[in-house]
Amino acid sequence: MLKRIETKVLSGGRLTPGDALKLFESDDLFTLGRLADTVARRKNGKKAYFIRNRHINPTNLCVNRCKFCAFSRSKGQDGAFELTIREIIEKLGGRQKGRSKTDLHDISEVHIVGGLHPDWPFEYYQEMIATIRKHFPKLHIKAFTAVEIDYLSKISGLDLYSTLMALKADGLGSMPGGGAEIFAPDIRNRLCPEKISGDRWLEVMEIAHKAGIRTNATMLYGHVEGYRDRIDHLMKLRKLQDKTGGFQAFIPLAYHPRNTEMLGGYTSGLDDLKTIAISRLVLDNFDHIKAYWIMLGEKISQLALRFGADDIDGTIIEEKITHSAGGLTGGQMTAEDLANLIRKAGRLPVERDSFYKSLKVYA
Ligand code: V47
Ligand code: SF4
Repeated sequence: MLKRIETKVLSGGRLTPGDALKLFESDDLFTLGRLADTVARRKNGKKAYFIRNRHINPTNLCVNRCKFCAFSRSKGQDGAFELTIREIIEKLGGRQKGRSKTDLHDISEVHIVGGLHPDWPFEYYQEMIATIRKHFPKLHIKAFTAVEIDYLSKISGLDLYSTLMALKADGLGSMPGGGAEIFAPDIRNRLCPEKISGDRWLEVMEIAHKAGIRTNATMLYGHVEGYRDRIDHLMKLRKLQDKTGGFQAFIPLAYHPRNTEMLGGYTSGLDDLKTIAISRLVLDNFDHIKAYWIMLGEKISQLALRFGADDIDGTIIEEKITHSAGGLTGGQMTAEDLANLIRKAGRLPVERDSFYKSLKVYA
């Protein structure tokens, strides 16, 4: 029976881990969805957001080699790549097959994440950010997960705060939420034994927020974790958000199994919707829940907009991480495609900037 939880949520009460477990164990997806939708509408009204963005992965060389990751390569392995800064600038300014130049030039954000390169010095990353800023002064640069920031701090010899401040001075505007995976140490060790711990991920984010850098948060679900691990993850994020208020959006990432060492299956649409809805209900101090259309597919993301999500990410243009692991969606949607998707879900499409300021409302 979800009645007690429903009453609690509607009166502004906070869900406990026990409440969250009841929700995950419930099959009453409609009550869950309705409740999450009510909460989402209280926060964002009928608005659902998207952004004109482009993803860039500077390299897939990575010293970590997480077992769920089909994107990364070791040095010399087939399919390994390293972009020069010039190539990055060309991708941001260049023409792309089937797209108009104007559409590309209109992006307001570049999202940069990559592997932990075995040899690039810190200065290369600094130069990358500074050169992008020089060529595209109005473009917001959202770059480097907490895992990458930890690595950059190690290779630079600077502490975390100084690493972040140096990148901020170069032009870093905000950080994406990747690398969080699942915080629970036993599961994390099975997924990515070489990756920084969940506590360290949280510490990097806390310091980023102190440095005035807003970030997102993610959770990779649908592999070997249980509901209790997801709940532990959400509770830790909620606690840090109480302290710093620096997270903008939470993005549950649906595990994709192809070409990974872990293998396993895809998540179900039911689990995707349930996870979005429960995230909305538990993370009462997050303004935004993102249904990442590249991972969820267009139709589940559309449904997610009625199950607690208020954002579907963006135009993306080129996506490698999900597609290396058997992503089932195309890599691109135009702003009009995204607005249509939102409109058909009965929501008001709003093109946003990187801080959720409205740039254009699509009537
Ligand atoms: O950190 C890797 C995940 C993340 C797989 O902040 C996988 O706005 C599923 O964090 N199946 C990178 N997921 C993507 C990411 C992200 C994406 C969109 C928006 C934002 C944002 C952040 O992708 C990695 C890892 O957690 N990942 N392999 C896989 N096989
Ligand atoms: Fe490297 Fe990130 Fe892939 Fe892990 S998920 S292997 S850290 S690129």
